[in-house]
Amino acid sequence: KDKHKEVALKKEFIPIKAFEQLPYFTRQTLSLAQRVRDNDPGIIAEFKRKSPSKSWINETADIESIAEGYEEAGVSGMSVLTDEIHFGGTMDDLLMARENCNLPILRKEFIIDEYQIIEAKAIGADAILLIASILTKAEIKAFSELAKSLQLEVLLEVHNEAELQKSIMPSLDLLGVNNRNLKTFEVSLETSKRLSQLIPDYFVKVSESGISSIDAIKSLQPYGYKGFLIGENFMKTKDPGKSAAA
Ligand code: IGP
Repeated sequence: KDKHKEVALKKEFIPIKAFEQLPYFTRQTLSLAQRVRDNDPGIIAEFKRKSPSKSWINETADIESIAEGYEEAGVSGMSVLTDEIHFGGTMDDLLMARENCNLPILRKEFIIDEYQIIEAKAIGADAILLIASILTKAEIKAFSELAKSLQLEVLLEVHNEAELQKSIMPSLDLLGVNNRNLKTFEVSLETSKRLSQLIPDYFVKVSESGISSIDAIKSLQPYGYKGFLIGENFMKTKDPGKSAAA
């Protein structure tokens, strides 16, 4: 455990060979897709301290108790932001989440390089996020195939028809529709509804962002959504685990 922490806290480049020596690198991962499919609804609860659209959501959030709280709440999985600049997250957050819960963990990061995928496995993630708007089709293919070879599942995020069309490929597990436009920060659940019919049934469909009520979930389920990625609505409360249980 201490060895993991040392690596996560270091900011410098760590050779891939060193990642491969870490215990989590050979850990048997958990399936996020399966839990989302099996639970009704399949909540993916996010740990998010701040965001570019809202600034601080929860400045003093404690990753250890929140990971435990989400697990007790019975969610399907946990999403941990590791992006420091925009979201105040760290790799150490993911490591601490791994040490404090047995949920499938999604590494929430702007992945643009293979290195980040290998790093995700080494710090105990079970799944990675790939964002269609910042990747080419060839990158989505290469990155998702690398992830699969490491037993990491892939949640591919889209925001419009063109992104969806370029992304449909068999190496993805979950297909997420982000209700928030990453450029304008505008949120509309209509995005999930509109795109749902274009997503093949063999993907686990996830609706992401701006979900703040049971009614919102109920309104999306008829469109085939099994998974609901919820951050702010839990994180802004005093006890995010308790909010996720409610
Ligand atoms: C959670 P919200 O509105 O419940 O806090 O949203 C999650 O969907 C959002 O944090 C998110 C995100 C992203 C963050 C969706 N896609 C890509 C960073 C990068």
